[in-house]
Amino acid sequence: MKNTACLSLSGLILCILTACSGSHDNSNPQAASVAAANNAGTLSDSKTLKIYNWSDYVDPKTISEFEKKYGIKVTYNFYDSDETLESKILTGQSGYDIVGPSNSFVGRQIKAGAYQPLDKDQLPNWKYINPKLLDLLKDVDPGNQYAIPNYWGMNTIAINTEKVNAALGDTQMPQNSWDLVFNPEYTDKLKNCGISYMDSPVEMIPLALHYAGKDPNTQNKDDIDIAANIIKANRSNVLRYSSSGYIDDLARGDVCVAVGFGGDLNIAKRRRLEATGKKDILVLVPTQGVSLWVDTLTIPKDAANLKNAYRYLNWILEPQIAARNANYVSYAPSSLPAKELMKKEYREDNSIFPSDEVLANSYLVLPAKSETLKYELRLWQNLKAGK
Ligand code: N2P
Repeated sequence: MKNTACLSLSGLILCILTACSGSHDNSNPQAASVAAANNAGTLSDSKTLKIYNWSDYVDPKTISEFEKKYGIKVTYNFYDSDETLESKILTGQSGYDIVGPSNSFVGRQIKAGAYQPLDKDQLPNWKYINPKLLDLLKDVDPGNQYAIPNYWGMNTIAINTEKVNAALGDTQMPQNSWDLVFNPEYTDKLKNCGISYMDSPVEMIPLALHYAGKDPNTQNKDDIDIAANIIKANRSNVLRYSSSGYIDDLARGDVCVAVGFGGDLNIAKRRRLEATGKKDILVLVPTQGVSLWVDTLTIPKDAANLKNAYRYLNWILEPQIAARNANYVSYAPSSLPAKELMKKEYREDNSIFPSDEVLANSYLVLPAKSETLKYELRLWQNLKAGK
């Protein structure tokens, strides 16, 4: 990661992946059942499009304009964890035409036969995609056959500065912002104004591992137990486990510290300003490092409205549309020209386009073995059950 060849911003992310030497996942879950599903879609005309993607991940205007342009009705449903999407997609009967897995899950789903290879002739705007992101995904999607990079971003922390300062009293803000959520010396004090954790082991465990000085992508159960124990030690101070609700919790002032997806935390900051006029939400970008991910868009094997899926995928790669979406959700778009069309304040925001210093201390979350995922899920259920 400290390699001098890794100088550009996106080059650094690429180096992060290379340094971590790729996926841990060799399994092929439910391959038979998914592969057996029929490729139901055709390129004939239909009037519907069904999308299943992360919550707070698109400007509503994108959908309404698309519907108008093509005379199509779009059904857009949401999830807030890769695990939720995976449980649907691996049945082979997703019921959707487009879904949005992250880099750490898409590879296993591709291997399981969950997706259709992309027909690039239907995607003339593919040329706008940042080639570094395509390179980065090659490890999980060899030849970039199935997954279109959509956004990339970080998991980090946002605080309500007034409430946190009041709760900490004489205690100074820590040098390492992760102490605010993982060190009981701080969480004991912040408990009163509300701490929110993401409700997903795959999001929280790498953060706790990195905080403990361990490899965030380790598959070693003893190390994972260390991370779980850090989370356990703070459990009684955590008010809420949620991977999307923290946006409104922060905006309303119901929590004062939240671990979340970077863009969502920026949305919370904006909503609070709009609703109350207050500028008290700060999205922190710890120089000690953050988790990084790349989200993709894919076409499930059972997609029934293939022509509309391609129309939509190509539409959102239009630089103007990609930039408007990126401004709305405050994430870094995969489209290179879109970045230049984004609001200046966002282009220069370290929580959207992290500095080289932050990137150098950060890590891409890589696919875990199925066995590790199961182990983490059990830990998480026990943890939340107070065991
Ligand atoms: C947006 C969620 C971002 C997903 N609400 C990160 N994989």
